[in-house]
Amino acid sequence: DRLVVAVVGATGAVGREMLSVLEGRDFPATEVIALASARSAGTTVPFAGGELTVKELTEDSFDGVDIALFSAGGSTSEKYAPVAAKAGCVVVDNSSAWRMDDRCPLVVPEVNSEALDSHNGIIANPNCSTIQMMVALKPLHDTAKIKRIVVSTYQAVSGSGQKAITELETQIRQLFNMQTPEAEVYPHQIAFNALPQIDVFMDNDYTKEEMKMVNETIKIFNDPSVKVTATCVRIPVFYGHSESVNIETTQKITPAEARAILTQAPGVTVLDNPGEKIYPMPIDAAGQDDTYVGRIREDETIENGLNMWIVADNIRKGAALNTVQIAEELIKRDLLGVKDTTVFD
Ligand code: A2P
Ligand code: 11C
Repeated sequence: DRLVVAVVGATGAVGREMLSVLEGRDFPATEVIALASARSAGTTVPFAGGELTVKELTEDSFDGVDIALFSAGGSTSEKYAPVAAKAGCVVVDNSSAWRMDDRCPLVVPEVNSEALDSHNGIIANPNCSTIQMMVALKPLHDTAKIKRIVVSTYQAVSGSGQKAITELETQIRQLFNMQTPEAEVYPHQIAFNALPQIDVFMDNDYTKEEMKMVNETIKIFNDPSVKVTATCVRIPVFYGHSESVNIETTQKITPAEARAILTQAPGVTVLDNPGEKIYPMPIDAAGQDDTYVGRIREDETIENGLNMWIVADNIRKGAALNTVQIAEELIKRDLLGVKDTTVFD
């Protein structure tokens, strides 16, 4: 059967990874189309041992396309995702443009793939920091009902795209050569530093990244009773977001029980052996598909509390892989096509 897949933003950090994940998982596409801005039309991107010629994204790009994976920024998604849905093409969007829209499911396949059943043509992929936390916490929420989450993140520069990766490399070189580091992507030097600001500040003095973690968690769990508070920090790591997570649950759950539950959980690997100095680290999670959990221990200050450390590759599980997994789930559930193409008019 014919199955045409378009990658929108194919020249970007996440778009390239999407192509690599499609290839690596033997995604059943009969054709893959690479789309980006007019700037890169005619250039090539690697795919399946060969190359794809990049085409310019236009209003006509989605005719005959079954699935479009978008990672070309919020404004591109805002404008073109409805155009694709109108053409009967199902969109899986990695930007934040549609996440909180009631018409769009927000999906982590291991957590809430059933939300796909009522899709209207645009499906949102959550923020990377939210995805890895959901993969690890959902099995614990199902067992012991989480009341409150307190999370602090340690996020890699790749979350801000290729320019930020280059900025960290450049600043490290500049500092070793006694030069003054130049900051363009970030408001301050990122090399050998920690920035307690990811994205812009909101009216409540939280950052947009922090509020994404709060709001997206409630939507994915479909449970407004869960309280979430977050502090998001950028650190000079290239790939892999880490999170210190404290949860308070309704039912008691011991660290041993939590380890047993997470060992069985889809998409999770438990790395938790303090005696052997074994715990998750971003250098090990980079390039991997799983979400790694360790440092699981009792919060001794409350009745039912646990602390843990959650690490995943922000470009793979946090973006490209989760998007492709959603597309796989659409095929598995026979959910291709758009029933009502007027929903986003
Ligand atoms: P291009 O390379 O042509 O600019 P990153 O997040 O790594 O910066 O990647 C952003 C991706 O989004 C790139 O593939 C980029 O294409 C694409 N993109 C940005 N703006 C547009 C646009 N207006 N139309 C189509 N693609 C866009
Ligand atoms: C970061 N989480 O690490 C961001 C990147 O909402 O998709 C992804 C932003 C988003 O900077």
